[in-house]
Amino acid sequence: MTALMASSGTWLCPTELDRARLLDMEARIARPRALMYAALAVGLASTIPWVGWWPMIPVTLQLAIYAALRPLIAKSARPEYVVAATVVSSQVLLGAGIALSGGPRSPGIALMLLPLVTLPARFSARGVWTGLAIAVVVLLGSTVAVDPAAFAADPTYATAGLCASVGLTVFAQFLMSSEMRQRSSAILDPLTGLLNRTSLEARFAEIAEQARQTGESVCVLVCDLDRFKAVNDRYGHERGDGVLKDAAYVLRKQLRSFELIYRLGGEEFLIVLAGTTLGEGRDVAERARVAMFDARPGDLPVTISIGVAAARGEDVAYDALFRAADAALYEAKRAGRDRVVADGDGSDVRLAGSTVRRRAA
Ligand code: GH3
Ligand code: MG
Ligand code: MG
Repeated sequence: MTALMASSGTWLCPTELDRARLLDMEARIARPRALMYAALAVGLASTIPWVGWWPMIPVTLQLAIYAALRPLIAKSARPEYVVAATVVSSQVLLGAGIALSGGPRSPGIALMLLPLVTLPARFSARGVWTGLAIAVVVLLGSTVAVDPAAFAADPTYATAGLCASVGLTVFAQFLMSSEMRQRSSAILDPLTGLLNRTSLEARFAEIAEQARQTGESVCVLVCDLDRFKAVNDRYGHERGDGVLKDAAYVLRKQLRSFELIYRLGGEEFLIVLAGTTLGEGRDVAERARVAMFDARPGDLPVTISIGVAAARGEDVAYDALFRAADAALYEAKRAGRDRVVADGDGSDVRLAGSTVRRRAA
């Protein structure tokens, strides 16, 4: 990685891609999570004659915490911390439930596995092992620490809970990392780490379907580095690769974590902005153009041209949008490069303010 690519990630999500995966997973597990809570509620309800109704309190509390934190996930620049807070709160509440329902003899020990199983799909390995460490501490705290005498008399439940927690987490982490390796090589561009064409079709179909239902606007940006062949010719292919990596990072940094960017091939990138109008997409493109100009990818004066197109509701179709954005890109190239052209503009839309940022030749 070049210096420019120093990540804005955190220890839970080291790269923007990890963050995108976390958010994607958050949406995907909404349904299984609801089913899990339903199963838990039915299970606990069926034990009311023996243990009473109080176990519903921590479950309800956890649901309330999740409902309160959930809106922050989409808004936060570091959504992984919000998601981690929901996991830790569930672990702590489970610990309280275990401590109150017999400590080392509590049948609730087994439930400690539930939050653990989701960790590998959401966090880095460090995040997963930290989650496991918290589970172990909570289990020890709610069993041995709460009632050492009962633990000494019969440590089997607590021990089984600890072994199952460690075993399940190790297993889930291994399965997920194998799956990720396979999937990554299929959908990620190895040079830039961006998504490749393969994943575009399926994702765009989802976005188009959503636009049909909501009537929202979808914007497509086709981006192409200017005179990139000359970089290769002059400085060599390896330096060209460095420029591509840096340029990909510059573009990625202009986007919010759930916005999608693909490397179409060569020095061409595609950005898909759901819920974005042509005007808003043009602003994003202009910011990206200026950022590229300022960043000097590969330490070279590299610029980018961007074509922008948008459609709304029923009209959102990949082929038509791509054609329109590509035609706008062609206009931008023809008009002299280092500029943004939006579909229907019919003219160069480089903002007056950024014109003064032109590099002295
Ligand atoms: P324009 O401003 O019109 O876009 O000119 P250009 O030189 O950027 O356009 P052209 O499409 O002619 O050149 C693209 C070059 O990108 C050609 C090819 O050598 C280079 N290229 C494609 N893929 C890679 C890659 O993975 N690494 C490197 N270093 N170069 C690549
Ligand atoms: Mg080019
Ligand atoms: Mg090109």
